[in-house]
Amino acid sequence: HVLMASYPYNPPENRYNFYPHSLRNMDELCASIVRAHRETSQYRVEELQVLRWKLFSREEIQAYQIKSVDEMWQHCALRLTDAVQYVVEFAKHIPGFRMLTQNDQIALLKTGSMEVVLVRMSRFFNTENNTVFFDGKFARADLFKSLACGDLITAVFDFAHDMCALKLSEHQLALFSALVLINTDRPCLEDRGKVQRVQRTVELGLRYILQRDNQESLMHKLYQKMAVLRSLCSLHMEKLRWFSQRYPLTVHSLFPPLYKELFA
Ligand code: CLR
Repeated sequence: HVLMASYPYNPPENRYNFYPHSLRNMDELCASIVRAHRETSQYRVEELQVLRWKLFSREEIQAYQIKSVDEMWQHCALRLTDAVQYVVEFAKHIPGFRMLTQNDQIALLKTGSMEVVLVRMSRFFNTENNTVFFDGKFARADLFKSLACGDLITAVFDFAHDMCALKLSEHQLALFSALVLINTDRPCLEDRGKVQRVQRTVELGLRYILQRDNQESLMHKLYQKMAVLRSLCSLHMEKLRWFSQRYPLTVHSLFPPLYKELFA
């Protein structure tokens, strides 16, 4: 298990083995999730703001577009795996996550890490020109043409656009990401009860900060987004199955082991 290897099981600090009865604990819980998000988010919002108008040139776009299908897939799989690794780091720092059985931690990451990457994509998205930060510059959907899965790319870009429209704060985004990850609806959970306790805590945390921000109506919209995420991820898996049927050797020998372990 690559995920296990990159993932030494440290006995948890028991500090957070609580069900937050007091607001003080609630503040602490939210603060640690926000910190975990900040420390694993690759770029700060201000840094991305500066890069916002750094677009690929026509020649650079073309260079991506004439790549072969398998070359471009391999390239994107690398970028995605990178992003997933940060999400794994994020997960490890969500209070309560390390208290789950190792099997359940892996089960949650298997289904949830890609969803969190897509939630995070909204931070890397410029809605004014519908571009995403990729390989150091901002790219429109047509740059990904050579992947030959236009419907997935369109759906992913639409989702990022819709997420941006919610204008979530970094705190809200952090708590929402944690809730996407800690989800009892995932298959193959061993100790659903334990996952449920952590899930309820994170959900309370999200409700708590939405209330504090006077934006309780967001909760309903965020649950709708969770449903969209699910369909995007099954579309991603469908595309991956299609790709690995056509290029089994590329997947076998050139895809990052973590990507294969999580999705293939
Ligand atoms: C998401 C937020 C992360 C940084 C990051 C890295 C890679 C990006 C990803 C973000 C968004 C989605 C992305 C991806 C690389 C390729 C992928 C642009 C910005 C597109 C949608 C192609 C998917 C192709 C698969 C079918 C292989 O913190």
